[in-house]
Amino acid sequence: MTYKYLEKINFPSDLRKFNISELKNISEELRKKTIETVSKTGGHLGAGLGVIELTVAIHYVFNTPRDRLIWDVGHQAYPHKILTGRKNKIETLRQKDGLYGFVRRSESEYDPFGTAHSSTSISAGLGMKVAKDINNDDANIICVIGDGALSAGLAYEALNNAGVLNKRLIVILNDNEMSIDRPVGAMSSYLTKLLSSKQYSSIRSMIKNISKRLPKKFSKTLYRAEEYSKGLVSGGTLFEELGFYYLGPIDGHNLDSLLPVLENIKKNNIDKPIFLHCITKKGKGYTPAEESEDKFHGVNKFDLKTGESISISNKKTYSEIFGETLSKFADNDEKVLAITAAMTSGTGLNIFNKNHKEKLFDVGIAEQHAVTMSAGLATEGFKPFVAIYSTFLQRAYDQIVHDVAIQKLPVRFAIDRAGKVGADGPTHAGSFDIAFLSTLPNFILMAPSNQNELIRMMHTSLLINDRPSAFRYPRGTGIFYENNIKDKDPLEIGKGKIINEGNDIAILNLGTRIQSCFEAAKILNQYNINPTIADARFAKPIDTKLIDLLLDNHKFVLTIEEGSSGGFGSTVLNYIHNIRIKPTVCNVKNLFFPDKFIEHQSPEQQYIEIGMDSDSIAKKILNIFDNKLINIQHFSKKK
Ligand SMILES: Cc1ncc(C[n+]2csc(CCOP(=O)(O)OP(=O)(O)O)c2C)c(N)n1
Repeated sequence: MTYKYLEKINFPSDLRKFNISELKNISEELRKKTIETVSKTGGHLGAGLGVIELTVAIHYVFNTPRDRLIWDVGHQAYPHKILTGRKNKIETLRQKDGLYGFVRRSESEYDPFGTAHSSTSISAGLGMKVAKDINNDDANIICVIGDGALSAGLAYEALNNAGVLNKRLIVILNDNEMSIDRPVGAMSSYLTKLLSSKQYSSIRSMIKNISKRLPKKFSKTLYRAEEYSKGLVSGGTLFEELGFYYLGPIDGHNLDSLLPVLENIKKNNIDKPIFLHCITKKGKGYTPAEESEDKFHGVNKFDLKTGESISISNKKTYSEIFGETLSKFADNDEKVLAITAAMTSGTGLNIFNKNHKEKLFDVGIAEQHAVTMSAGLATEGFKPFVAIYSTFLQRAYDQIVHDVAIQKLPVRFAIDRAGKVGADGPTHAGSFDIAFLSTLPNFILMAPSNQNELIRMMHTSLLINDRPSAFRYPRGTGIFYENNIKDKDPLEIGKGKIINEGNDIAILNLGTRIQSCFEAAKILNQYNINPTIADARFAKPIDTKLIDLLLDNHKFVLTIEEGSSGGFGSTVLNYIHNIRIKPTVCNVKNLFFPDKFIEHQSPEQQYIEIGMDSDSIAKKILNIFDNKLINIQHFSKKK
């Protein structure tokens, strides 16, 4: 595709050379470029399409990068990347050595704050504003936050604080009436009420008409009109009560209203935080996105003409197995409830929702609340399954410790996206949950080695009524053995199992790296080594009998886990060094994630980098066991 305008724009300074009348065409090209890019790379599309005009208008009016622009979550920032020096790299998005799928400081001076987990922008922006004031620097700080992200406690803490600090922070609400799914909560209804007020449309048309008459300079007349509109609409808004100067709602796709309003904000010396409410449409301008239920929030590569996904696999994902199994539980047990923090489809709970709508609680992007609410449900005898991605569960750590573990409440944690997640990179990797959960008294933590095991762990969890339990499982598909008669059998708590009985060397694996262990064993067989392979199943409590057996019958034991240090391997070592009475002659090593954040690339590439692919595991064992370097290059598959 050819891009007449975009070809001439590498940075916002180039954009600012164009006339206002050309910005519409530029926006259209930017929209096309974004769609074309994501059709090839996959990633987040709907959110970016919803902020095309906002992106153009903000960079046109404000003096970025001196003025700081913070995109909340950062999944909508692809058009921003195109306009800020990364146009020629945009098709490397989310690939090894390519651009990041969210916002990160190291990528560009136009990215003043790294984002990916939601609802951080106002806090970070306020910090910047305070710093600027101390330095007598009058740069503007602009935070763009979605209505979904506005459901998180962190955002309210920041709004609350901004009101009292009385700093000239600019918060733009990108209200598209969507989170990943439909947004939930009283704030969402409140915003809808603001929109449906009669004034909205009349003010919008008024601003439009006025600005039509004033194409060049945004004169005082417009300012007065806007003041008037402010008085009409915002009389008693929550945002005003919080100490903000509230403006809007305005149409976030209409440059004729967007530009003068932003210009006014910039020129005005309002000495208090400003809240501009923009109405946008997720997926705007691409029919398949607009028509789809999730507005193409996150997509695989797709056919540009039809919007059809170029699907990667039709095998069931772990999330789907979770959703299906929980739904079956709820068929037979009225105490089973599901809780999600704005991730109904991501966690597979859309499947649960089909039959048990009334038993599913989407609490918004509010992981802390999700956990404590689940604790409350458990006190009343319910069986809450709270499904949260490992990375987002980090937000709820105090709730897990204080509200759940100390009170020994039987909350069931379904920890999705455990381990490396690939293209979403370090901000989304599920690296730390084993470490932060397995140190907690009263906790039971399981990790399935295949999808049947996930089902069994869920059955186990269902039966644990006297303390919290958790099961962590990876993104994507996995091994599923059809008609496995043991699927419904709960596990004995703290019991692992030996899968392959070998000699000399044992691998004690926790989680889905078991497949790589099997592959590694094939390589080791070529060296006449037949390793024992054991599935630990439990990170807490660990199976000390199994560990004793491995230690007593092997020269070398290697533990493997898809997580950081301080997790399963550490617990095993703690047992060996501090609890086990018998002296240990066996050489024990642990394989876990290295002490660095692993960059975005495919999960396979990530596991190679970490040294947890089959070749690396075999090599590690051979090196340690034989204490010499053995070249096993010839076994490596081409990757
Ligand atoms: C703490 C946290 N929980 C969950 C997510 C997953 N997530 C990414 S975008 C998103 C929805 C955001 O909605 P909104 O802010 O309205 O932006 P939109 O996509 O509608 O433009 C969610 C839940 C996240 N990024 N961070």
